[in-house]
Amino acid sequence: MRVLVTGAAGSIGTVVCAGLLERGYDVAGLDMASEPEGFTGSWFTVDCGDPDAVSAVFGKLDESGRLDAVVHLASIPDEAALPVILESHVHTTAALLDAMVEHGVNRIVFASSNHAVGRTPRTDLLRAEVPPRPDTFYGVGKVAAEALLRLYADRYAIDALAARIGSFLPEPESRRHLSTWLSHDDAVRMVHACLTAPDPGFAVLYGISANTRAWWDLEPGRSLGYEPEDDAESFAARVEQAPETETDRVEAAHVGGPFVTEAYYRPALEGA
Ligand code: 15L
Repeated sequence: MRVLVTGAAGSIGTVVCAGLLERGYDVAGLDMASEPEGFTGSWFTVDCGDPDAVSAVFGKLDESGRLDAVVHLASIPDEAALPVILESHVHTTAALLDAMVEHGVNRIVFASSNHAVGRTPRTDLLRAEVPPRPDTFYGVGKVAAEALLRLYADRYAIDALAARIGSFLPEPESRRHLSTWLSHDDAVRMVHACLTAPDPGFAVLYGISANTRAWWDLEPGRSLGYEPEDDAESFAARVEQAPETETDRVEAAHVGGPFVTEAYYRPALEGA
């Protein structure tokens, strides 16, 4: 299967590209950064918020065979002014979706985030059907990008999978991470499942490992074939060596943890 991975030089992109290449995928990497040393697929140094540049990449790929899917991981992974967020999450997704329609590419896997529903109080296991409830402009960007996926899935019958990723890290570092961790290997398993699930249409899943203390429902992922194998619990003894703090308690109150706190409050257009 031939896939275009955006944000291929980023933290999750590097891991996902290596994992997909190892599984035999034909990977084209796209990033604003130049090709990392040792990358074995093809590479495009391009801003995926630029629709002409994106269309040119799809045209170039067409010359050497069929592109099967896009894995859209490029974006600012943190809070920023609203216009910057919209450019980073929504414009890039729109440019890719338009190019997909133009070039007949039928599947996109999008790195959404738990922060799309981050303001949801943490009580029962969080289901994929909960209404959008962003905790930041970052979360607003993810909600809007998910809405775009839904629109293109309905209009053009594109398979569009939004993985609301938790805490993608080599190892959990805090009490919250014991619930929200997504291991490197599970991230690859998740993307592989999203790329190969038969006829998923539009789907939302939570991107976490098989954490004993998971706050979010793994069933939507499992129904797509995502079987996580890692569990943050293996790191619990180390993480819990330090006594529980007020920060831990605040982070446990809402899905989005720290992003819900006043430290993240800012005017939407400040610094734009
Ligand atoms: C995310 O979506 C962010 O990109 C990352 O910075 C973390 O905040 C992560 O979620 C998380 O919730 O731990």
